[in-house]
Amino acid sequence: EDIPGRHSYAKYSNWDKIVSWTEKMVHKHPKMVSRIKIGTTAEDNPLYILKIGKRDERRKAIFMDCGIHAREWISPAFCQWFVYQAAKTYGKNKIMTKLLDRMNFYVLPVFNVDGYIWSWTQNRMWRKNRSKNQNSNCIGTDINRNFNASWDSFPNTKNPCAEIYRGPEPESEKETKAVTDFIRNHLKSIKAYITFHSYSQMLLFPYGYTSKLPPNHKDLAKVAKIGTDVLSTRYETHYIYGPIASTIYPTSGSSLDWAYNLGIKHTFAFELRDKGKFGFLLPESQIKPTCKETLLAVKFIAKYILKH
Ligand code: ING
Ligand code: ZN
Repeated sequence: EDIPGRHSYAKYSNWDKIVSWTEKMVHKHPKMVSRIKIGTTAEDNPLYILKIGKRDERRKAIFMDCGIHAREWISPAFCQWFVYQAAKTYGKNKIMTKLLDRMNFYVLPVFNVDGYIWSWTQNRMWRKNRSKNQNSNCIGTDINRNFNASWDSFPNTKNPCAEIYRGPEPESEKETKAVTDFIRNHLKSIKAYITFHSYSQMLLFPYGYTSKLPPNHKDLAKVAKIGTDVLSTRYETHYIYGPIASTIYPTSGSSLDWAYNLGIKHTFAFELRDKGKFGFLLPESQIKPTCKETLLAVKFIAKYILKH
């Protein structure tokens, strides 16, 4: 599997490898893949989005992000797999060809770059970003509590030392701001938002901050049901699905609820493998199977978006 100079999709890649991989994808598929720098992190690392599809801004688009939490390494691995498979199977696989002929994908392979680097070099179990906090020695904000969606309603996100610290204000973090600005600027075309976490094997949709159901709940539940069914066809991996608050736990300030309230009516969060046996330390032998089954569900969601 380890061929010098070739990107390995069966291994976890550090940040430097992911950066060279983005360059390589653009170089290999210049008509299909382009790289957009949407901003920089607290530690001045670049935030890159790969855009997949033909050059037409008017078409429908799906925004996907991976690696909002540093230690969830399977998540960036999936985004890399997705871009690779999309570019590779365009013109060969019927569904992928149709999808890319008609829509664009914006893929942010690593949202929390500083945290990801930290989890590779200093602390494997790091979750938050690496920004400094005022009046506290504790480092980092949970980017997935930093969005402007009922941001201050849960007191347990107030403590800078907590793993789920929400930050001093909504969008206080450079990473959050880069993504919210990008999505607001492309809101006309973005019809779905999908974010990838681990672990738990769940497909989640709004809301996290309330137990109220969103207006199109039935629609979201239907897509999630079929999506998880399709996912299980490959290796019989069992996923549950439902609203964030009742399926995993109540949360405020998440990217998913924010994107939904902005008007993106199809927003989903995957909690990838496994259910806790290895947890965040998912063995590399499970990277490809996880990516393959997840791709089935993502392709189903994209097909649905194309139709509706
Ligand atoms: N889980 C997510 C978290 O941020 C989640 C669950 C997903 C909440 C989407 C809200 C929206 O807590 C992990 N493992 O990070
Ligand atoms: Zn997460």
